Amino acid sequence: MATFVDRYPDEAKVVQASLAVAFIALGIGAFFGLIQALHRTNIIRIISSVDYYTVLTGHGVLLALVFTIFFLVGLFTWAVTRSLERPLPDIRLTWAWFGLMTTGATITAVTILAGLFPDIPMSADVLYTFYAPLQAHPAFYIGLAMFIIGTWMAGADWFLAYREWRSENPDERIPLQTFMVLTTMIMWYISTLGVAVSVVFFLIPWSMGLVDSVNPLLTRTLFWYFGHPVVYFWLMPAYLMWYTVLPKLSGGRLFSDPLARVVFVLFLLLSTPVGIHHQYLDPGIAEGFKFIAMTNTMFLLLPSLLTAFTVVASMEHGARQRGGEGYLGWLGTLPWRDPAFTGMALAGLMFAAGGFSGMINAGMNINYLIHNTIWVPGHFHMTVGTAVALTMMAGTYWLLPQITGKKVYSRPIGLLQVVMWFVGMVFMSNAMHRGGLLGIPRRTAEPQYTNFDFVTAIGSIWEIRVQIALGGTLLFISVVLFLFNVAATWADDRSETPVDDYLPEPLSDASGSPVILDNLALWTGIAVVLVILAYTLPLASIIGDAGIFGSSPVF
Ligand code: HAS
Ligand code: HEM
Ligand code: CU
Repeated sequence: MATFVDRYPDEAKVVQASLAVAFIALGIGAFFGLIQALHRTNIIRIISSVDYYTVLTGHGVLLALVFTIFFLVGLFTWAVTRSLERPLPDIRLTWAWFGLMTTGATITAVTILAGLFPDIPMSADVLYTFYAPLQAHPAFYIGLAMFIIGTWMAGADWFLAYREWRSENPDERIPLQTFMVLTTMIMWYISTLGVAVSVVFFLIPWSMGLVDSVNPLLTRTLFWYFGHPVVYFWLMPAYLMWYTVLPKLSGGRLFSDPLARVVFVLFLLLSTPVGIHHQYLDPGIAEGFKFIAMTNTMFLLLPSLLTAFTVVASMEHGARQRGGEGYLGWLGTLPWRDPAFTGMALAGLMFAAGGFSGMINAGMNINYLIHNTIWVPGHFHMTVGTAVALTMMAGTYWLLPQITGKKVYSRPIGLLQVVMWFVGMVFMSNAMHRGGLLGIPRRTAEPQYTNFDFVTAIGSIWEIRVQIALGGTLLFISVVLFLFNVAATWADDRSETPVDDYLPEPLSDASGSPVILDNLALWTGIAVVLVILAYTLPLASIIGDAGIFGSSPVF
């Protein structure tokens, strides 16, 4: 079979463009990460502490929003096209959403970076969580709104492709990759509603001076209504690759198609009614609502635990196909020299640790210990910063040949790069978790407890700081190697033909899974009801306390 780029040349261009924007954001964001890691540990200081929040906002927005989501739209475009086996309905619509997203992201990024130049009357040092009372220049929010509307149009594009396919295949099961894309997008539509209301009705009018005040607790709550599901929006592309690509790379097949569908349905249902677990320490929200969010969060562990089972079972199946034996001996037969495989496997391994630190975060009483400490960046550099980012980099080694028709420039550099990311993150994240337990705060430019004493160096704050700086440096080098490898592949003219992009059928295929799983309208309905149940009373009480625009009495 011809390569993706030969079958769908127009779609391949959009995927390439999306990945290109993602990688530019990755490069700048990682550089900012290095600056922060070295600055706040007092190893090297190249910026003044006044600019720390500009850099931190740039790091959060460029990596957590721009890099991840541009990669997502590229991957989803590839997945929908190849799994429905048809081009998208109208490529002009596809370029339109790409253009809108890119313009929006550029406006937002420029507004943030303008903060580094005192002569430019623009800044947006509001961090990637951007809720009030911090206020940015209106262009920051307008760019974000354009970016989000672009993602909505992308979803519409994929739904239209699905509708066309459905009219020609009325009785078939939704192909698994398309099913994953559609459920993820429904979750995204439901959850972005919160942040859209916050940006359009409150933050934009307030930053333009059209209204005098906003209710900070309301904008926080609307942000976290979106801020938790967005983490699964980042995670689902990684899961899509773990479920559909990793088994093949391991030499086998996905263990169970029905179980994969159940997992995506559970994420659709449970991702949104949990956002208040980011607000356990917010005054002005009754404990009972926080307790409900905690309970929902604990249920939300289930789809990831199912994933751990299914994905590892698929890897084991692959290993046994390759001749692996024994309880653990099969691990040795996996293709560890393949950067795409090794990167994804290491990302999964680290996600097991990141998931456990998430469980700790989710417990209301333990959360009081770690909230706002550097433990939390420890948690999310393992999840979004590794499970997602490393899977995306590793997946690139598999995807790039298909969308360009070119051979990866260097697989050994790829392997070195993914392993270096894992090692760097072990240093940085582990030290961040430990530092958090000792009370080191997050989001600060200043190093804490600077006394250094040779006798007590090991186990001291000093040692933790050195590990963060060392880990951060390895991570940055890893990104440089990755970007070099990708750019060299793009620039190279060594073609790889034919590229093997065939994905084998699951061991237990869709025919065995209940038809109701494909009933997207039903799951959407239940998801909306759960959101209404979880959020109506908290929102009513927040508005009742201080009014829609009033300043909440607790702030
Ligand atoms: Fe989280 C804070 C709870 C998952 C991201 N989280 C954050 C923030 C971010 C973030 C960015 O309840 C900070 C926001 C801010 O700036 O303030 N999180 C959880 C829970 C989960 C969780 C319960 N988080 C994620 C994911 C993220 C992410 C995923 C991004 C992608 N998180 C919290 C809470 C807070 C929080 C509180 C607020 C903290 C505070 O006080 O501020 C769960 O979804 C985790 C479930 C995961 C598992 C692991 C399953 C293991 C698997 C591995 C399989 C292995 C393989 C490899 C494939 C149960 C699937 C095998 C390899 C071989 C070699 C065999
Ligand atoms: C925050 C370093 C990669 C997402 C931070 C902080 C450090 C850091 C030290 C904490 C700053 C503070 O709280 O004062 C790095 C380094 C990286 C890297 C050295 C690799 C070169 C990533 C990646 C992502 C990411 C790949 C996501 C895809 C974030 C986010 C924050 C953060 C969302 C929180 C920003 C905030 O608190 O507003 N990073 N990071 N980082 N990082 Fe990274
Ligand atoms: Cu959360």
